[in-house]
Amino acid sequence: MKLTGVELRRIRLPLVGEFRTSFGSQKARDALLVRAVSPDGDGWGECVALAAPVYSPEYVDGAEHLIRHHLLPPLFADHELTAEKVAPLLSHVKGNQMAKGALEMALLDLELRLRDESLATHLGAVREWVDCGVSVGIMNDIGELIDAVAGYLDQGYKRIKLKIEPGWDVKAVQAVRERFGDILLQVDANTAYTLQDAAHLAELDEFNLLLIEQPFEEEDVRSHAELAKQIRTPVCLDESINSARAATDAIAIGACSIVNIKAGRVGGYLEAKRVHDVCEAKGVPVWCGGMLETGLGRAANVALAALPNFTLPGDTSASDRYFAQDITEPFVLDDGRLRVPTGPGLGVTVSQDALDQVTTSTKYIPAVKPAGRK
Ligand code: NPG
Repeated sequence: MKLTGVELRRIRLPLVGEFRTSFGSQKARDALLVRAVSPDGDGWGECVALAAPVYSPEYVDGAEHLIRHHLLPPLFADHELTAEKVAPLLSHVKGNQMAKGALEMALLDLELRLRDESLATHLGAVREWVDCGVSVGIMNDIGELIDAVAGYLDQGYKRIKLKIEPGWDVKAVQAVRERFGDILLQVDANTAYTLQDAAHLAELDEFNLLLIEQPFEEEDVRSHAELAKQIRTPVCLDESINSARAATDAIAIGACSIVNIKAGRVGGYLEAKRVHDVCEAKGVPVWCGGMLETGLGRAANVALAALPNFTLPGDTSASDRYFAQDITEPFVLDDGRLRVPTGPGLGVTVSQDALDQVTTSTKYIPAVKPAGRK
């Protein structure tokens, strides 16, 4: 396939509630969407980089610049482009998995639509519904936290993840465990601790958590292996795992016994499947992370979460947990689960109206520059 051009669309979707983590507070989702255009049809990708480089080194203005000036030229030059070729064609560009992943996603959507195949089928999905958890941000006080968790449990979420940071950890977990009993409960530290906090983190052991996610810096994989020897709560990695190779290495040194998979963090859904596969081969369960995606990214995440080794509920919550109005048809919780899309490609449709309402800028980059333009 030859691309005709790519549309880069920036959107700002207000969140229904502020989402506070150890790396800052989000009130809206500033996202970059990419639409790959070919003579036969188009496909959508979503870049999950945040507005600021606080979760990972990528950020959305940077991603847009990079896509435009470094990633699109080699893709435009390939007249037999496929989604599979995106990563190899871009391998000379270091890092920037989220920007690369967005382009691969758009190509996958385009290609699979033309082939009338769903992303779920393409990736090897084995289930029609996926179990859903919800990620609960840091709150002002325990009362607010209990109310938020109660609301989510009422809606049917099958697992609660609490964001933690120093000063908001053991007491928050204890309060939720005491109030709600034997629910599936886990915590996410987003790198907010150091190995010196090991004894403090061991205080979480008595609450029978499913896992503690990424307590230390992403480069500090070895300290996670040390921690895993000192606490009973299983250690799960997120930020540290930026490829299947990183997953293999982390597992080999005992740094994690569970892995959070986010396609954007590893460069796209094809590498995400490879992460799934290496974990499966080592008997390490995985679950699907979330980055406050629109219906596009959510559709792809739900397809990914339908693979066999996704045995824990993911951060694949319903659309109304995030947005009053999404840009696709909403994902609706049914008995704590979301249905895996079966239509071609991502299997969802962008509402042009809804999209236009939240668009802050649109740029169309043609593959061939119009004559006379530099
Ligand atoms: O449900 O999409 C969701 C949010 C889940 O907690 C969540 N995501 O650290 O995993 C994370 C966090 C995140 C959100 C990370 C936005 C980066 C951006």
